[in-house]
Amino acid sequence: MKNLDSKNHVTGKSVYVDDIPVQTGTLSGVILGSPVAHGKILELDISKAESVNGVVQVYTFNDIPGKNQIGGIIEDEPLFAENEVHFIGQPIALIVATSEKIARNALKFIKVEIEELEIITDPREAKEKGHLLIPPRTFKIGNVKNSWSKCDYIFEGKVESGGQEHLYIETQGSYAYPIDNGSIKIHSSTQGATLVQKIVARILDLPMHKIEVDVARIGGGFGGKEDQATPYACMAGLASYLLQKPVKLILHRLDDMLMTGKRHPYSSDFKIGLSKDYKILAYQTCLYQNGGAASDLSPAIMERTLFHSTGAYFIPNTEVTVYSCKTNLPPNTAFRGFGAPQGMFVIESAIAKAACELNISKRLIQERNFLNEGDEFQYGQIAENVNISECYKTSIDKYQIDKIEKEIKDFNSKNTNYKKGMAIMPVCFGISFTKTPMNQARALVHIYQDGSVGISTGGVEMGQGINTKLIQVASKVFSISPKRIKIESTNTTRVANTSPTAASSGADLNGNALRIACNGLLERLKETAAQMLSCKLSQITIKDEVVFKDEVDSKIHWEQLIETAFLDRICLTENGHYVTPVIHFDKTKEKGHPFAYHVYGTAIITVTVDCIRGIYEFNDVKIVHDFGNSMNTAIDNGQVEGGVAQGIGWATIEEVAFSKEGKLLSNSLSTYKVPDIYSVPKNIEITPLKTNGPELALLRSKAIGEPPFMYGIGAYFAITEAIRAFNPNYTLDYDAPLTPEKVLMRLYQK
Ligand code: MTE
Ligand code: LUZ
Ligand code: MOS
Repeated sequence: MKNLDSKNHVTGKSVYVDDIPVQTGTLSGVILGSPVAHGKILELDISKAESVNGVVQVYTFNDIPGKNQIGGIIEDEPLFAENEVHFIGQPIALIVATSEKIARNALKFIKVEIEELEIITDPREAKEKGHLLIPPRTFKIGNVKNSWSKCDYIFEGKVESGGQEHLYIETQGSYAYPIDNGSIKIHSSTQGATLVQKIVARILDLPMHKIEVDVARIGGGFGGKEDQATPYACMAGLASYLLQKPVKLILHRLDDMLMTGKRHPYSSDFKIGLSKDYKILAYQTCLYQNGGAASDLSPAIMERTLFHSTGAYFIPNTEVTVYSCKTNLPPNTAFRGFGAPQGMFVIESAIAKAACELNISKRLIQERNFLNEGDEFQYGQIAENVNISECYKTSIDKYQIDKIEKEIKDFNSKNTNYKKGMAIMPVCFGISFTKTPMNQARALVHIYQDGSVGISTGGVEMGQGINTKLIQVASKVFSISPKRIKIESTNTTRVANTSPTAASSGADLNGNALRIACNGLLERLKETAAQMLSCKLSQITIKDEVVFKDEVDSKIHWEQLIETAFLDRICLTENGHYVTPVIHFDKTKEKGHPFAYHVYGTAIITVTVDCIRGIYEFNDVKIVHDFGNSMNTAIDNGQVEGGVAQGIGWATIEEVAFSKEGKLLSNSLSTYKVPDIYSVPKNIEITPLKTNGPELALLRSKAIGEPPFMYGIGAYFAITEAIRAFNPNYTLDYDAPLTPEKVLMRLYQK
């Protein structure tokens, strides 16, 4: 089935928050952010701004009726700064005016005097000075200490990976207005409607039932709207509640880039030990996560780094520690991969270092250490249905790696100013929220009297195609045309207590809840049909909108069946509730079975580096990916292509830069470069691995949202191979993103 949104997206008809027709008298909000990264607020005077013509009100923390607290996992983040500021752009006040222009112009009339305090932007410095967001955590298996003496080779190194701007096309925003009975309705561009509802209720000191949150779709989230859509909904909600007027707050792109958190930069140390035959015997790593000024989702992201720190490999003796460091940057947050890419970059760097020192191909070490069936992860889960080696073998055969390697060698021997490089990136990614209780979902299904169907779930459509997949589920269970089915907006009054659409689990969780609801309805409809045909329920099937009795066409059509059921007073509404079975995790032991299943795959990335300029072009990305039994190959391939492009961007050209004063230097699209049509790989080939798919995936179709992102890591190592071919003096280092400037320096390193 085609993505049902594609036509409306392309023709501009899809409605986002800023497209919702507004009520007359709608006001606009603009945020005053802190001009300094750390300081004490000595004076805050809003009176002049409040007297500007058109300004209706200026709000600060003083105006919050409930708790000035938006922290999700840990309550350590105020909505508006009180006595201190901790990052540039931290909201201090909200100006509400009759137009956005008036509000923006009034910003300069707010007087803030701040005494500057020490600014820390480096996670290692933060750790040294004792500024941690939460205590460190360590995962281990085997005994690393005792293993070093058994290793024939030991290598150590340092790894840096940078941040990443989400750059969703729709910036953060919300539109709030009062409705009946002192309630507020909020349209928010969020991945987590319930989280918005809960925190707005906390800010306003209202019960959650007074806050209705509605999400039709969002123009991309990539994790950036899992938690960080909330403050903007809170601000619009606050103003709208206090003024009893509709209020809209849409971030300007520059404010969005400045104020919101990004992917966490990490700084890491590793030590890796191998046997003579290149088996990795021991691996120890310590990662310093740059959390920013508040914890946000950092504790959960730290956890996923710990889970994925050994990548697609089995290492019998492993010890990994992560420190979540508090710095004076905007609180960093969820971003596709959620800490896993950072951990995987370190293990790939360690393997690259070993290969370089041993003067062998990196893939020789990779292929000897792939995870196997029955291996134990450092978190206690036993690996099942492992097929990383199968993906790799398939890619060797299908893409002829030997030939690619030979062609690159030939090319490099014939060309002096251009060099090619290749890398293989294996991926193993666990599916489920690592916090077990979040793995639940509900769906509400109405069959209307005319046989059409309306579906509500907690799933948020953000371009990943969940709505199309949901229609496929209902269409399949009922055996009716997709045309009869509509996906309603995601709304907290229809489906409550939802997890954010995240962790690549949106389709699995909401789709399974929907499947359960539809099956419940189907049973009732079959009962009606059995009565109509005076037979047993077990004799009834519905195929292509027609009722069959004992496989024979009964001539009873779907519409007639629904009408009869309704007249029989059968309930044509059902609620489905799904919880992922099997999973559990014990934090006191750091062991358990946190994931429903894992997604596997390999990518071969080839690059050509222009050795005069330092620029590069990705020629091919050749992937073998384990989709399970993909329920929508167009959507899933799109997710792979998008993920790969975004991953390559993180590893190569996207450079988030802050000054030592905590000022965002890459603060616009002229200073922050994302992959475009010219810089994405010229050719992305995707081969699905032939498998049945796990039972815990929706219709055995594996989760797809995040895993392909990590194929992009291979881009880094492909480039370093090309640099090595040009400059034998280049000593391999690990400092992503590997921008053209950095490449140039390394090409001519002495
Ligand atoms: N694809 C598009 N087009 N837009 C997005 O914002 N987010 C990614 C991924 N693919 C995203 C996307 C992230 S971070 C996740 S977790 C998943 O989609 C979420 O959706 P799912 O759980 O339904 O796969
Ligand atoms: N969000 C979350 C996530 O809250 N928990 C997770 O485990 C997760 N994993 C990936 C992306 N977002
Ligand atoms: Mo995705 S980082 O789980 O929103």
